[in-house]
Formats: sequence, structure tokens, C-alpha cells
Amino acid sequence: MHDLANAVRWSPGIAADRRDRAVVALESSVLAQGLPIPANREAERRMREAVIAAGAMPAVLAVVRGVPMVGLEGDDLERFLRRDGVEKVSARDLGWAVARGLDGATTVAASLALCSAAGIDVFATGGIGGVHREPFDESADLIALSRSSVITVCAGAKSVLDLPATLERLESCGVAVIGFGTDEFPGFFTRHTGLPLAHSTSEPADIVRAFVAHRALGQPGALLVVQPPPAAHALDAALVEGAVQRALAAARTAGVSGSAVTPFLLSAVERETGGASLPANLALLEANANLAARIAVALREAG
Ligand code: PSU
Ligand code: MN
Repeated sequence: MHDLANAVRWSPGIAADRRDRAVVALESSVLAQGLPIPANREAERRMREAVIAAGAMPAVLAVVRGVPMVGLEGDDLERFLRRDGVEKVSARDLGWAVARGLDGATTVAASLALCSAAGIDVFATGGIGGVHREPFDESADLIALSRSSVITVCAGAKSVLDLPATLERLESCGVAVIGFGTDEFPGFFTRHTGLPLAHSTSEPADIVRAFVAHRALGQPGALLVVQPPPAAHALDAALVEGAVQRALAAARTAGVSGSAVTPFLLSAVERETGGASLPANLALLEANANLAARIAVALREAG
């Protein structure tokens, strides 16, 4: 049986250096379900290089043939990039994936659970799941954020969601949302939503100080750091909204439900933006990985 200390296995390369270098966790569902082939390969490379460039170590989290891993590498990574029999694993699915010996690509919710089990403090992703527009559907990412004391860097919540409702739920869940270089909640593909944030900064040191205090006070939830997508790749709000409306209509017609909803909507948006959403997605993943690494290095230096 697994005990907690052995619940998660570290890949050898990362285990060897983890005492000397800050670690940034990355999710794997974005690679196996969120992005098309071959862009998923480019995303993995750009995130990895962005973390290394800022002086930290990247670690993709996943369940590999039933083993929760910190560091998805080599042939295992190749299988996930080919999405060869790889399932989408949210927090509720972790135990099942382990019991069945499955390959499971972890969402934000499942990745946060693995961060907690492994003692990793900083995690980067593209966009979190949240409250869907209709019919009722709320991502487990929100509950996981309320339970995981992890600095989570993202570009807000996916454009297909109800962003005001998502922000309200983050507040109810006790998740601190801090704008990095912005005082509004970013719209993932778009830089502006008009939704004001209570806190903002442009200094990683502020994030680190807030996190240290948050933890010292026993606050259980995440610190969600949100930054707008890079200006050169951000999309026009009206273009995105039109694409989202058409994607939502397509989802209704196809009758998609459950965990298939988010991957369906993401690929429909890509199609409906004529592919313009893809470079934006890759650019923001890279920028988030880089910011997470800067924060992780500062957190490590703070001791
Ligand atoms: N946002 C993206 N790409 C993604 C996801 C979100 O731009 O691939 C994934 C993340 O793994 C996120 C998950 O945690 O979708 C949310 O799925 P759901 O809504 O089923 O909880
Ligand atoms: Mn759902």
C-alpha cells in the first residue's frame, strides 16, 4: 500500500537536484487533452525552457501507468504527447487511475493534489477551470484551489467560462487572486475583462511575502497569480466572444457532457478563431511558466 511519503515518485533527474534548485510543477492535461498535436510538443518544450531560463527546474505532473509522478520524461512523455490511451484525470480520478495502472494526464485540480502530496509550492498552468456559462458545470479546479497551499500562476480562467461567476466562486473558496502586472482579471486569450481585482503587483517578492504570511496563518487555499497573455499574441475580445458563442452552440448540438466539455470547447474555439487562439495559448503558457519560475526562485531565496 502507498503511504503519503511514497505516494508520489520523483523522476531521478529532478530528485537529484531538488535540494539545490527551486521546482515548478506543470500540468499534463493541457498537453494530452488541451492542445492539438503537434502544438502540445511545442508547449512542453517552451514551458520547460522558460522555467530553466529563470533558474528553476520544471516538473510535469502525471499518473504514469498508475504511478503519480513528479517529472514526466522520455518514452512516458512521448506517449502522453501522442495521447496514446491517456485519460484526463481530475482530483476525483487520481485514486482510480492509480488502482487501475492508468496513464492519466492531470488537470489543475489533480496537479494541485500532487503538489500537496509532493511538497511543491509553485505551479504554472494556462488557464484554470471554473464556472461554465450553462448548463450547470463547475470545475473541480476551484475546490482544489481552496484546499491546496500552492502558488498557482495562470492567465485567468478559460474564455469559454462565466468569468464573473468564476471570480466570485474563487472568493467564496478563500482563494487569494493577485494580478501580476494588471489590476483586472485577465480573460485568458484577452488581456482585459473589466473585472477588478482586490490585489495587484509587479514584484515576485510581494507574492512570496504574501504566500509566507498566508501559510503562517494556516490559510489552506492557493494564491492564484494571474497575468494577462503577452500583448503580441493576445486576441481581440469581440473575436474571442464570437468564437466562444459558436463553440458553445456546437457543444449543445453535439450533446457533450462531463469531463469532455472543456476539451471540446477548447478545440472548437481554436477552430472558430481560425487557429489564432493557438499561438496565444502557447505564448501565455510560456510566460506563465517563466513567471512561476521567478517566483519559485524568490521563494527559495526567502528561505
Ligand atoms: N485551460 C486550457 N487548457 C486546458 C485546460 C484548461 O487552456 O487544457 C484543462 C486544465 O487541465 C484544467 C481543465 O484544469 O482543463 C479543466 O477541466 P474541467 O473544466 O473538466 O475541470
Ligand atoms: Mn465539469
